[in-house]
Parts: sequence; C-alpha cells; structure tokens
Amino acid sequence: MHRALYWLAAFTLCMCVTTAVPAQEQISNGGFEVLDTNGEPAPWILDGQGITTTTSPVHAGFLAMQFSKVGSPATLTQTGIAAPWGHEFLIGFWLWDDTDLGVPEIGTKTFKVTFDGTEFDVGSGPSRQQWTYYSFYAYGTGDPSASIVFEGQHDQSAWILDDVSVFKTGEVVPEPALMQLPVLLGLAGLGYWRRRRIA
Ligand SMILES: [Ca+2]
Repeated sequence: MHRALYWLAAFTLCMCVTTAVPAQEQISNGGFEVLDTNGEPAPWILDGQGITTTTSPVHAGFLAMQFSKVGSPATLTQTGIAAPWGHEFLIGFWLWDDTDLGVPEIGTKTFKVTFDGTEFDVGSGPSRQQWTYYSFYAYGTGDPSASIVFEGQHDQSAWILDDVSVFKTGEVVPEPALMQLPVLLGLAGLGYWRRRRIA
C-alpha cells in the first residue's frame, strides 16, 4: 500500500510539472511592415474610420498602425490563433500617444486589446510623444481559431501601435481534474494512516 501511494504521488507530480517548450510567436506581420496588393498589412483586418498605416512615428522599421480622430473606436484584428486550454500567452505591444505636448486634453481617448477573451486596457495610456511597452498574460480557452483585437479611439490626436507580439510561453496550467489529484491523494493517505492507527 505504501509503495502504491508513493508511485501514484510520483505520477501526479510528473503530470503537474510543466514541460519546457521554447516560446513561440503566434502572429505574423506584428510590425506592420508587409503590405498586400491593396496596401493593407495582411493578415490584419482593419475596421472603422481613421485606422491606417503610418510612416511617422514608428517604433521599428518603416511602418506602424495609426488610430486617429474618429469619434468612435476602430478595430484591428488578427485571427486564426490556436489557443489550447490552459496554455499561457504573453501579449506585448508598443504604443505612442501623438497628442502635442502642453495642449489641454479634450475628447475621448481609449485603447484596449483583447486576446481569446482576456481584455487589457491601457487606461489613460503612455506619456505623450513617447514609445511605451505594454504586456499582459492570457490563458487559452480551447479556441482553435482565437483572435487578438485592438480597439482604439482618439478624438484629439492619434494612437500609434507597433511591434505586436503574441508569444506562447510553453507554460501550461494543469487541467482542473489534475489539480484535484493531490488533494484526493492527501485524503487517501490520511485514510490509510488512520486505518493503520486503529488496526
Ligand atoms: Ca513597424
């Protein structure tokens, strides 16, 4: 009985330990440098007014994505990302607020990103005229074709977005059933110990 419990505990531990897998980029054209025959940065999908590529400012390369004065949010989407349940993703991007220095703030200014149901909001955003890096973690829901969606509105000036990345880190959250196993093993062990004491 002792030996059986030992092997069951060892097996459970092995199942819970994460396999080390190198981080992998899940999207393409994250720097908006490649344009299709329509002059758009495929496979990104642009929707709404005031969203376009721009040559200045850029964080890297020759192009970045601009969300400018519109009065309603525009969206930028890339889809078809496999997001297995419990797999960890690190989403990163560089953002610029193009509002001139020293002028009073007017109008609505919002910028957020959603990956496979996890939302990240930049709030009031970076300091003006300064590239700022944002990142957050999200966990796959099992969607074989998940999307990353940027949604931005800037009534006064423009947001500039560049160098987007969606890394699959290789970390995996254990399945709920596996997470319960150590508890069940503990209860089984306690029962065995109590029976031995009574015997
Ligand atoms: Ca770029």
